[in-house]
Amino acid sequence: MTLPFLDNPVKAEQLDPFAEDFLADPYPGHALLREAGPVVRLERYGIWAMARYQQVYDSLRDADTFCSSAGVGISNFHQEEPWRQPSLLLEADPPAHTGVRSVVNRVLSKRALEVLRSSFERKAEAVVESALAKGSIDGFTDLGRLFPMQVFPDAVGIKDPDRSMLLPYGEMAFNAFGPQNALFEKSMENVGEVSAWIGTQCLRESLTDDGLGAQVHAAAEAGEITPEQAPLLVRSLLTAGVDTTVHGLGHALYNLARNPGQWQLLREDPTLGRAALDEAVRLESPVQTFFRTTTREVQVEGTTIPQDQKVLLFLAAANRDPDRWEEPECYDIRRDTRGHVGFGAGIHMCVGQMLARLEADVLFTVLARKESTLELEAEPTIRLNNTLRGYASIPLRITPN
Ligand code: OVM
Repeated sequence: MTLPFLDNPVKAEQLDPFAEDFLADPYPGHALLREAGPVVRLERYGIWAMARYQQVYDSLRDADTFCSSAGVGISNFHQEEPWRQPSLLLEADPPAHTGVRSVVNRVLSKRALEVLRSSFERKAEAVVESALAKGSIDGFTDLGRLFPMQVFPDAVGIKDPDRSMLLPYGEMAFNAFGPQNALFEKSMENVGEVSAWIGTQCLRESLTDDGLGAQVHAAAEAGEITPEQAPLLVRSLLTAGVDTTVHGLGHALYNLARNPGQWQLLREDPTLGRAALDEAVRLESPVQTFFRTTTREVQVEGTTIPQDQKVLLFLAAANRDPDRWEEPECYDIRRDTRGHVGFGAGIHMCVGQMLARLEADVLFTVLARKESTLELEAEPTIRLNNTLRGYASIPLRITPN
């Protein structure tokens, strides 16, 4: 975002948080929004916005007032046709949400995921060894993207060896939470083909017998959910589980590389791998924003928001709110990150966070044990998306000591 000239200040109310210059550097805009007040009306879109930690956190935890069933993007499902059948998890409210969520909670619980650790470790070893052999690497393509792409589809149980449509599908879904701008249109170019491939992968017969997808289908066989719900819940795994972890791991790698002291801390104590991800998720918020929709007229710190209004929650701005965090811009893997909203909060809080943390734990433990230095060779380049913050490339140098 272009910084305001003194004689022509940009008003928070006039910001376009989905404009490419805003997305390329959202932080000045976030500061402006936080300073403008607890609630800001964004005139361009006729929506409301919250960027301070307290209001973002409180709204996420008040699903009765700030609901998800009208969509968690800018589109109001009460007025517009969604681009795909709504998610049974993300775009649902209690009571419909509750039962399906508890099934997915169980499938993605920390305990249940431990069985994946040894195969993740083998793949991390191979990925890290080939990065070390190269020396000069792209931290995005060679590590941050490669590792989740090697472990996640197999963990779900996708049998199709061609996984090339997983990332484009996530790109679509996350762009689709924003307005129908050029970023959205571009990512939607192959929506038919990509959605059809995803739809097929969600069916029981497309999945292995021992993966997370089969466990979702087993819940249908046990009568906990209906047979129609199972493939849609597998779709949730495929939508939410790829781009998010790819960018989260990328942010952690970038921040470790540009903060040698933090890389040193991780090398001295490889159990800090999870913390390296959590602090990266707080600092960089791979999912920058989500919307809620008001179910009634509500007062927020003196501002009246009418019923059925879209409210944009700036998770990323809340995660750097100086009223909540000490040195919010500083990457510190020893920080107490509890309460960050990078994974959301309340009933919709990221159900896959234990899988993301397992991926981080394994990858960073293997990396940290290699006795290597990790350095930034050049600044990363951003990949723009209406909702995601992540990279197209992170030039790194990884050298054995
Ligand atoms: C879903 C889902 C859940 C979380 C995030 C997300 C695209 C999607 O259930 O499809 O982002």
